[in-house]
Amino acid sequence: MRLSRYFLPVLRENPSEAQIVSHRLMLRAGMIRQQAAGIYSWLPLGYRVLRRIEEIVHQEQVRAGHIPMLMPTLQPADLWRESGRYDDYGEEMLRIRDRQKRDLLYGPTNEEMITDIFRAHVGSYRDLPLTLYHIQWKFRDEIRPRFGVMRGREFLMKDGYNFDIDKEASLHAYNRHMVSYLRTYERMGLTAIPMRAASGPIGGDNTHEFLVLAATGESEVYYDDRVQDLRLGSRAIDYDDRAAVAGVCEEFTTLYARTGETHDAGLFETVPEAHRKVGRGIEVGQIFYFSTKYSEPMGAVVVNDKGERVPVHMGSHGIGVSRLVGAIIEASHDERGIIWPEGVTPFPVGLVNLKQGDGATDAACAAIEGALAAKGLEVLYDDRDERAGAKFATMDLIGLPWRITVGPRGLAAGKVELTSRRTGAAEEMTPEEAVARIGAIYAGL
Ligand code: 5CA
Repeated sequence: MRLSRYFLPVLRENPSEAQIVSHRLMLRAGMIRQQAAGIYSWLPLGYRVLRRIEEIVHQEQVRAGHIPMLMPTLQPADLWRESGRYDDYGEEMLRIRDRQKRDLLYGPTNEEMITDIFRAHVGSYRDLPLTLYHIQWKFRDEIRPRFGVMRGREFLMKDGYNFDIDKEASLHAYNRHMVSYLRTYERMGLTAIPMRAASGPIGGDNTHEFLVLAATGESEVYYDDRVQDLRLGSRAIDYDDRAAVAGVCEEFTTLYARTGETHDAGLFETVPEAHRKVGRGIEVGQIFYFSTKYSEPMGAVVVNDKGERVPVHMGSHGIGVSRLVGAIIEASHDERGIIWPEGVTPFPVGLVNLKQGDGATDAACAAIEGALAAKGLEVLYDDRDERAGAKFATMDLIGLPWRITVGPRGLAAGKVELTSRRTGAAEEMTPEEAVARIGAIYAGL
């Protein structure tokens, strides 16, 4: 992509309405535009990151055996009357009436709708286990939308729902989600800690939230700081192996880690004092096991292997896809701007031509752009007629992890410069070497 033809409306000034760094940087880097309180347009650069995050979420859900689909944003109120949540959900739910005077709502979550789909099409234990998910916009009329996409009213969520024959099978689905979420966040360059939490309007007693530690987080968290060092890494996981999956969950949930709502001061005292930490975190996901809370009132029943009709055991599992964009920036930035982890960056590399219009630098840039494209890597090429300082400032603000700089002096010696956004370290090398290095960094991502 040539920057001269792109739409990247960066702001020079700090927007006054932004209270936290991720909101400020998303506005400054031309990623989003607020259209109403808590409602945003995703401009091209922001949209690229959102799509990258969605892609990783899809890949890890499919790897865990979960099946993608898509449900609508608008839902009939009658479904929610069946579960009893139409009245319970309160003012956060946006209620709508259509021209036929039928009550609708803009979905804040989809337990009822998925249960309706299940009961219409599944009747036997032989069709279980089943986990369906989608990535769809939600609306919650939050009383205090703030911090940009972190607490929006309209926001993008991955929500998945498991259907199982009994509690044991449903807890395996819960564990599978925990492990797939850990892998998802790690691929985004994040450490998200599963913490015992409260279930709120979704219901059930068994629930964990995933928290990214950040001073600007909205949740109070109490934890043994050794949990921060746990990593899934590249270990192979057999999602059908119940014991192995449960083992990973145990590894990640044994050290003390709780949100304020479930904090147990007495138990916390047993953590060695040097490791006892109180802080704040951003909730980027939550998993629930709620047994038959929806299947019973809504008649989602299957025949078991003894010929008996039993309500299915269910859980639901959510990832805050749009919130993650903000959370990643909170965790990865400096005073000059965003620093994208390679896994989610909008472009893998930025290319800066220091002398636009110079035959040699123009040709070298075009060649680098082409060579990277041949490896499936799209470059953001700053081909504008601007000062070097302005080009570097834009690249630093938008946070591409790698920058290739092409100038007439270096090029005369056959060299370009490869710079890491994270460390600032710059290295001279031939254009071919730079292309090979970038190719190797992104291979397998
Ligand atoms: N049905 C369940 C699981 S699918 C559910 O709705 N869970 S939730 O309420 O915890 O939401 C899932 C995730 O969506 C949260 O962990 C959070 O990351 C994100 N989320 C919730 N509310 C907002 C909001 N107002 N703005 C941005 N993201 C949000």
